[in-house]
Amino acid sequence: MSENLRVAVIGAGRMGIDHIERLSRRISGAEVAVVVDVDLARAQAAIEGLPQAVALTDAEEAISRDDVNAVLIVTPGFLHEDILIKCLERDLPILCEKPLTPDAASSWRVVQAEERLGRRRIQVGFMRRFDDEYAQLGSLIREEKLGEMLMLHCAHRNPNTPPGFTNQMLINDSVVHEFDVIRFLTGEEITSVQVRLGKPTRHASEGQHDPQHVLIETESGVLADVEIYVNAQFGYEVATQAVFEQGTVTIGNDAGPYVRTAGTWGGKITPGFEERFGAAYDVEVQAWVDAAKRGDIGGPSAWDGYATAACCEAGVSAQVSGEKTAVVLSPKPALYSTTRQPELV
Ligand code: ISE
Repeated sequence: MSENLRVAVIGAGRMGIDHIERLSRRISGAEVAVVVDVDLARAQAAIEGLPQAVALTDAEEAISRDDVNAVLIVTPGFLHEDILIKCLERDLPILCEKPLTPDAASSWRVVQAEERLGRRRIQVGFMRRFDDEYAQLGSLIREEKLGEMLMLHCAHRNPNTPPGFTNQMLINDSVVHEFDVIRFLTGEEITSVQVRLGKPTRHASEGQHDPQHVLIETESGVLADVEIYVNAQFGYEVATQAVFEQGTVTIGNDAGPYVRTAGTWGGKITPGFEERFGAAYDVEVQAWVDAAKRGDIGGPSAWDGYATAACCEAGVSAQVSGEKTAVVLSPKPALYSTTRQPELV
């Protein structure tokens, strides 16, 4: 059998197709063995041009196959827990798109299942950690050349939302990335979340209050304000300004080229997250593949998935109450405190 990681991709929607293309053509050491989707025609369309791959409708059948030795989960979050537990029972390396699961209790059950297995098998798809600009900001924070980082101003703007994007999804599907990246940049847990609803846009779908202002606080008192604006119309923008004791650092503004011609000047705005984070997804999936071959994970763990799920829960409750809402976490299991896998130490 091939030396490649032979991946079952569960879910052939927009992101699933993107990952199938990535695994097949943009990264090395992996190939798509199976694509699963409830819609068989969609799974079949996704394996076109991949002669070695098969299309199925049943995820459990896919992960039980002898020619599958890794799993990439790209289904909606509410379907994650069941398949994650089954993959852990088979001791398979997993890359699970965010969120790990939609709420803290189910994420905690996944963490406990992995703890019982005794090694980290789940990497959660928080791709911003693999983005070059975020990585550079992370280094600047750790080097402390500008002193300590005190505050973050974050703008998270999407052009519009797909059908079914609820008010809670502004937190669970979008701000979840800020929860993760703030934990990543500060190396701290988030202690509270507050949400304020101001003047709404007329472009919001029914039931959505858009934009929202989210105030996040970490253990040492770093404050991060997030503007989440998911019907911004003009394009995709994820920009951050970090405020230090001796300066500021800004990332995420489209960097050109700036063209001056025919009486106009300016550049292009990124249309969507696939373009903004395409390179980060490539690095993320390559890191997962390389780590899976060594029996490890190459990025955020199930603990990170659980911690962000707890932040989302506080955020959704704060949307309703308007109050500063504490994030409550269970104690961190020892499995997630070491940087190396227990059996490799
Ligand atoms: C989407 O699911 C993503 O993950 C994008 O990165 C984010 O910008 C968007 O708001 C989400 O809906």
